[in-house]
Amino acid sequence: MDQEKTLILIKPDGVQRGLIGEIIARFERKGLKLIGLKLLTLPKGKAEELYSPHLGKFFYDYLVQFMTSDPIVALAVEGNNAIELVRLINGATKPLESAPGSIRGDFSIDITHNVVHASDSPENAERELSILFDEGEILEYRRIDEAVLCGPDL
Ligand code: FUP
Repeated sequence: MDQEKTLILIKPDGVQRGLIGEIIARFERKGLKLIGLKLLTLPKGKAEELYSPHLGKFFYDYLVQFMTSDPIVALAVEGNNAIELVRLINGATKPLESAPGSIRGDFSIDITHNVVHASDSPENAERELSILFDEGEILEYRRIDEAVLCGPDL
């Protein structure tokens, strides 16, 4: 099985709307292991670094301003194919394409205020995790249900 680590952010709109518990519960219930967690106001420099692949696009400045406007929650999670799985749970970027049942599909109607972020590749997961978490803030431990969640080492 492909055990991956990835970054999830609950954006300022998700925190302001009181959705922190609802959102974390969805990832937990799915079987993803929470290995890092913090509430913070994202410094401008870190927001710019996070969204550097979008530098120069028309929405970049507005996105950085939004992401630094109020507290966010950063989650590091681990699990089988976690990167793709988390993006499926989050839903598509465009409001008309995010399926009901996904977080964006259930809670978002605007392309910028779309409640959650997640890394989109192994390279970006590593890059983005290191922007949000220092070494030592990502934990290694076993959950008692790991045999069920990860399957046997065959
Ligand atoms: P996603 O990976 O689904 O978060 O989407 P992208 O990487 O394509 O875009 C990153 C963020 O930019 C989105 F979450 C929202 C924002 N965005 C806009 O505000 N306007 C746009 O037209 C496209 C993206």
